[in-house]
Amino acid sequence: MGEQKKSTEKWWKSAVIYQIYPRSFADSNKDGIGDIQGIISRLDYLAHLGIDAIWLSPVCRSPQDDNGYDISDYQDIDPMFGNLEDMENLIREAGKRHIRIIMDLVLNHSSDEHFWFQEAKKGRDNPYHDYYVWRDGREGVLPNDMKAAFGGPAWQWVPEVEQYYFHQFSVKQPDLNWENPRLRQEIYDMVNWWVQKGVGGFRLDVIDQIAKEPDKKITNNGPRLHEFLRELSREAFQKADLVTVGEAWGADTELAKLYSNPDGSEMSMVFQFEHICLDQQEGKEKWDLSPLPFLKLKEVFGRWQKELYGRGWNSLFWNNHDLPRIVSRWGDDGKYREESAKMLAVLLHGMQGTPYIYQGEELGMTNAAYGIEEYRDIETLNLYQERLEKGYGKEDVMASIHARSRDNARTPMQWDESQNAGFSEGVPWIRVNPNYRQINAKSQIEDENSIFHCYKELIRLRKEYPVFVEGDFQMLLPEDENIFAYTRTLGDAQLLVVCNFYGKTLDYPFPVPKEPMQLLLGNYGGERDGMVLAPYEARIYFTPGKVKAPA
Ligand code: TEU
Ligand code: CA
Repeated sequence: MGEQKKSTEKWWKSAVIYQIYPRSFADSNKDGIGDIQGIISRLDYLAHLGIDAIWLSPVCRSPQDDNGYDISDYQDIDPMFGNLEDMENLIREAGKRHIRIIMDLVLNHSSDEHFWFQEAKKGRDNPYHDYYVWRDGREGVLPNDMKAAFGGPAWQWVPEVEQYYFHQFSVKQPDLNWENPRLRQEIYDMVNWWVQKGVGGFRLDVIDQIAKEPDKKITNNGPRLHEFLRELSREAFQKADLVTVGEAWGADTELAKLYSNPDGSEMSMVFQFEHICLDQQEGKEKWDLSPLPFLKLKEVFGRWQKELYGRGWNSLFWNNHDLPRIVSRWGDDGKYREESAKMLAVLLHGMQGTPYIYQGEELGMTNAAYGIEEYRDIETLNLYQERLEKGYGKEDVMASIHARSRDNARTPMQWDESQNAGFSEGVPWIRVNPNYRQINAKSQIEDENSIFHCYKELIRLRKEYPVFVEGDFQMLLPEDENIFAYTRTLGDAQLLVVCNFYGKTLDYPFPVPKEPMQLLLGNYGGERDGMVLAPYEARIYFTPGKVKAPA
């Protein structure tokens, strides 16, 4: 195809990662909950899509207070999902299809049902006591006023030891004390054990929150954070060819360069949320809705592209299991669902970084708008109670939940038009989105103009044209209120990505040079008018020669 293939030294730089939320992906034994055998039965679908790795949300043993982000045994599989043999099978079966398995490591906290915590609360002199973060106090007099992410105070009283333990998330997720070297060693041993089992890497849950100092009210980016990360990397990650991705809500570009230092001293890449947090009210919570400031979105993406070029590595994502569906959020899940879902895919996949596809995103799955009794997420349920008690109107609260609940991402995967969308022959743990007859994998695989095929093509292009992986980013038209456009340049090769972010027809403000530029991909088919952009239109042009940027 003209352009010289350039090999990249790290496999994960040209990879596309697919996130599976196991309980909502595929149920093999009719109990209504997705499981590992279910995933294995769908590996051919993922191979067909063309992805390189699966980020698997937690499958370890857990009381499921926070759907597995509360782990009670890091070296066993929750019976709800299967057993260790199933996991080994999954690793092997995925491997046959050149797909690696990325485990979700939850190292900031464990479950309160973990053996360590059960021991820790027996007495102050128990060897495990110091694995957690304790403060003295009297019952009813909290060490300070810090709050937990899922509501209520961050401190919980334990009468046996007459102390409070610290928890940044639910009461059933006590924070681990990384200051303790024995705890750190246990973690490294556990990580190495999974590496021995053949996993391809790790996603590190809230990794910027492990080095907490609650007396100074420090949760993320604590003073010892990078020291701990470098030790973890040295003692475990660097021993194999892994991809490691750190979830960091508190990262800016400077911190990101440390996390994803090209020398490999910490992690492969950062998973940060600056773009995701733009549509909430300043200084308020995600539930306090606000329109997306489009120019700001361009500024944020542009800054991350520039700052990390050659100095770090970013994740590219719109969705995960904590976020509402992007087509409902910044696209149009009505009239232009297909066009806008494809536009958002093109906009993201043209940039530098490792793209993540969250299950169902490749189908343009939408938010759900259920009554409160259909919601399952601890964060949503706590928020509902909390806001009603504070005097918010019920309609108001439900509007926030419909827009932002994590359960929007957790409704079952829509496979086909059969009962329960082909997810389960039992009663699904959470209601299936009723639009599954219109939106499902089966119909989109058969339709070559579907959203699924757009994602498949974007993955293929990334493999074929090194400019997607290595090209230098240049934002075009930063002040344009409707168009998101940029170039990527690698030597003489160049991509031009042009996206109409809204549902109106636009005069395209600069002409597309005809030769030798070719339209690689567009969401309105092949022949296009060089001067007009249709609603949510997106195009990727490729040329081995230079494109002139507009004046
Ligand atoms: O999420 C981190 C986190 O900060 C989110 O809980 C966030 O506060 C919330 O989703 C925004 O509304 C990670 C996991 O991705 C999440 O599923 C877990 O609940 C959380 O950590 C605790 O382990
Ligand atoms: Ca099951």
